[in-house]
Amino acid sequence: MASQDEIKSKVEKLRAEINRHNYLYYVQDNPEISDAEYDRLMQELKRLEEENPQFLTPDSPTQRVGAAPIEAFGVVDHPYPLLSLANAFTDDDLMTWYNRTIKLVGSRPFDFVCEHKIDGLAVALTYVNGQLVTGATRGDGFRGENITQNIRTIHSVPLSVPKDAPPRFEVRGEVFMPKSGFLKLNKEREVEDQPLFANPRNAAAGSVRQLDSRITAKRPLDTFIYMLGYAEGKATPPTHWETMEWLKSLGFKINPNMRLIKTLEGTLEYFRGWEKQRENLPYEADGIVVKINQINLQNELGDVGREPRWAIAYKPPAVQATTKLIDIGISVGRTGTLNPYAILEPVAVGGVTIKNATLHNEDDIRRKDIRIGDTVLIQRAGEVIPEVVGPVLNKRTGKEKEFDLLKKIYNNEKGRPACPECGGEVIKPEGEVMYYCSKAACPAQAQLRIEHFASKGSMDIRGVGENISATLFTKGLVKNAADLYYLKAEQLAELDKMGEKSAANIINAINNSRTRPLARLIFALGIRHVGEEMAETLATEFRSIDALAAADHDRLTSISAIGPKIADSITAFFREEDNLKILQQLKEAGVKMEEAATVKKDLPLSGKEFVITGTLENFTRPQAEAKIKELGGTAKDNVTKKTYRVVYGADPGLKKTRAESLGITLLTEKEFLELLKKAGS
Ligand code: I6G
Repeated sequence: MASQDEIKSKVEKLRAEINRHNYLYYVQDNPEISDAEYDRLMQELKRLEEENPQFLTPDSPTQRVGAAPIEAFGVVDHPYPLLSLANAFTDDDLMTWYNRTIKLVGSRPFDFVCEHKIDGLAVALTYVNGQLVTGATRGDGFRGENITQNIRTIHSVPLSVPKDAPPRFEVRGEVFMPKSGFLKLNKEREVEDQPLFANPRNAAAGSVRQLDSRITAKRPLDTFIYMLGYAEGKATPPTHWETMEWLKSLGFKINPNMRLIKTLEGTLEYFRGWEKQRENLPYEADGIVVKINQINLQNELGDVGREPRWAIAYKPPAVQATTKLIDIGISVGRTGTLNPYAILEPVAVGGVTIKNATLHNEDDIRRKDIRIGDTVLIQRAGEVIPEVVGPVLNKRTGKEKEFDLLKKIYNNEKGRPACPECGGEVIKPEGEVMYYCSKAACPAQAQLRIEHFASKGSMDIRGVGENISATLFTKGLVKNAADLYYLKAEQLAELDKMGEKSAANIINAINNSRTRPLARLIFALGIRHVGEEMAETLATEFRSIDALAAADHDRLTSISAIGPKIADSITAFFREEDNLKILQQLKEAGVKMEEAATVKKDLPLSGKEFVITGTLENFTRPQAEAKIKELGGTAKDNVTKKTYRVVYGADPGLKKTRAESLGITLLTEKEFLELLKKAGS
């Protein structure tokens, strides 16, 4: 048996190793080990901490999963106010700022530090005795919200810093969502019919301001630290540049595009460079920030109002414009949604000509009171499809027409509203804001479904992207996703701009996709409301497409993550003849439709049903359920006579009362942990 000292030392070593890999992965973007290897180290640390809770510390990398929801954020007083930046919109503005600086500084030399101005959320992070103790929003500059639990879930934020750091200090920076994470999150939200975030900034702000930090933990957030707020008990470097280098050495993530620049001309060049790079950067930035490098001069320059004189944001004017809303069109999405979009008089917005913009849904159009013929304000937010902000009311002539989606798609021949692509019947499920085309064979849906089936998060068929799926579909070579598996290299090679080599590569990619995990296949089928996470749950629970197809509403809703809306959608999918034919075709093509269960019969909790109620402190609901399943048990949503144990956390629901009335043994979270430990987890 290992002694306590030996275990402690092992835990500490593992922690240091994981922290190093975290830093390489999340801060340096330069991982040394595979994800699987990283997961293995994490599992080992989790196991040791669970078995030896006396060695669990708040800065352990296992503690980034988020905590139980809170009622409201507390308030944090900023010891030194978080200022905002003055803006320059032209080169002349920047020169005016520079001349004013020279007047105050005189002949003393100085240089500049330039950085991209990230479109995120300003935060202040306080470290005391090497530990992150507070994360706060800017708020009104003097008082912000305490978002420490949420900040702790962001991997690029160090939970602790080396021992030689000042005993108390504060860094300031920006929390943001990288463009790739934002697009992925919105894609998932679209599949799950949740409202989309308008831009990465809103997505970051919405994620950071979650009262349930377990939700924040799932969001792809990142940080760049841009200044030292204050430091006590230790001298700090004399320039901003050196300070940033020092903060980098403490483990903070600093924007790699930050530059030390000698001249004003250099800062203007930096701005032009950012403009050129802007679309290709991994994050949204709405300008640059220019700072005087010398801290003594910064102190002398001081602030004016609530803006420092020693720094300025140079950003192009907002990318908004007004134009005429000529009409409202309807496009059909992959899951059959009828999406209204604005047809605009072409207008240049931030260097790009815009002809169309999104209008989200009919409710949104009504809420904003947008009418056909209106002059509208439109906005382009970086990567995102331009959107109509609202009408310019003082330009109304009285001739504008209100929009009525059902009238717009009314089909005289059929005597009813109909899908503009296929004439299919249009439905609006209760409680939803979108209208849908209910016809499974709708060509607009079919083409997008093929594209989704082949996409990276689904069956990951390299080479079959938007263009190839559209070509294959319009040429009639692929009518549904399963047809992909019956394609011949010769058919592909005949397509425009496709050589034999590319054709062979695609066939190869199609062949390789036959053995993708079951969860990927379920996601690839494009069942409404079934995103990647839900597909994982279904794969774990059912282990085969046949078992999933056979599940009725009750069986589906007995799984805690599945509500009636998702259950309806799944059962409707498997009732549809066309979908069953596609599944048969996939099966005949040799696509893997099942996955061996990892649960063995002789596991300690085999055959035992658990119900969880209330909020647990150490686990999210899916984590607790996964633990039970790992040990062979099942997690159910309803308490019945068959229930083995009911585990309850804070604010348990009626399930606890029901368990008591049925005489079923209740377990506190601590007892549950003990049971898991005994059972070998
Ligand atoms: O809001 C800000 C964003 C970025 C900043 C800032 C910054 O530097 C890259 N720097 C300062 C000094 C302030 N706000 C006040």
